[in-house]
Amino acid sequence: LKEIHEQPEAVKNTLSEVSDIENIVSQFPQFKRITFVACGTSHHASLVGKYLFEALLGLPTDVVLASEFEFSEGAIDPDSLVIFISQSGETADTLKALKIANKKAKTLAIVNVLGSTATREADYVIFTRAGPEIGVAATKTYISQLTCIYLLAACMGKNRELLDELQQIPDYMKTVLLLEEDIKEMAAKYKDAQDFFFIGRGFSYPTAMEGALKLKEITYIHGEGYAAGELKHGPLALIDDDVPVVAVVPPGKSHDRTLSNVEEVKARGARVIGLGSEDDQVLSYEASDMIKFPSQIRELISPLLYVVPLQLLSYHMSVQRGIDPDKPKNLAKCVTV
Ligand code: F1P
Repeated sequence: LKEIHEQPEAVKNTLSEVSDIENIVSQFPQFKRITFVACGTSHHASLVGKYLFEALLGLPTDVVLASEFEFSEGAIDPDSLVIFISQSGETADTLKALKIANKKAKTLAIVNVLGSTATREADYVIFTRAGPEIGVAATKTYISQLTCIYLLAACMGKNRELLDELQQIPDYMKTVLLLEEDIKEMAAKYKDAQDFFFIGRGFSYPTAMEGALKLKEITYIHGEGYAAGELKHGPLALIDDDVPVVAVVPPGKSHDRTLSNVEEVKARGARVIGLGSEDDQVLSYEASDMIKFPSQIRELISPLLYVVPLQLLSYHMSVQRGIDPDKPKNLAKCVTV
């Protein structure tokens, strides 16, 4: 919980990296494509990176799970930048993939731990300034990774407007953290469900996946993070009044399409927890419970903020179910095998 609440500070500290990032970007050759590689929560940060780089830089961007990299590495060649994201810089699958990529392309490691192996092996290194993270499930390091990715995209695209907008994230995040009491009550209402779906489209799809991962990691409840448009390709069969659906619906391009998925799951009896803008009256009407965000938070920056209540929701469900969220079973802080 302490680490969740430290996130505004973590973002502020990571934002202070901007001149180092500008310096690194000035050394870049003209890359023609990007590939992100990571595991777990860091993989979800990579997925946000894909949507962002494609939207802002128009660069073809792949995401490959580090554990799959030896089997399929995507289109990597000397014109590629391969970006490795890892809190610890020691995850075995990530290091193995980094070794392979180093032989074929330029590599960049975005890492939270100074002096870790990834920082010694990559061509370029950016540090996330989240501070030490003791909780096994990643929270503030995820937010710092995202902040780094946004800074990198803004620097590569010389996007002053985005750099200015990022300065406002810590204050927005403090506002979002004030929702904790409401979320605690919501946790009590939903903590006995055995299955959850988390849905979103575009920038909200990785947020849905990260929300589901936090739920699995620290509450041991089954959670599926799904691209909302994929529901109709099978999983709708699993939705009924016992399966709550968390719908990530910020204002923007994906809004109306995800809203139609909210209607579909409601028609099958699901209770919906909606995450959306404070002035989204339609979502507020459709959802059984609503988590409201400042209306200025547009879709493109929403991953930095919409995940925070989902961390809190899992934290409070975990505690209310008598679990120690800091010591989840079968999960190590750093997976070295
Ligand atoms: C990847 C990761 C974390 C997860 C847990 C196990 O670690 O999957 O996202 O929370 O700590 O490892 P890393 O490569 O980002 O250090």
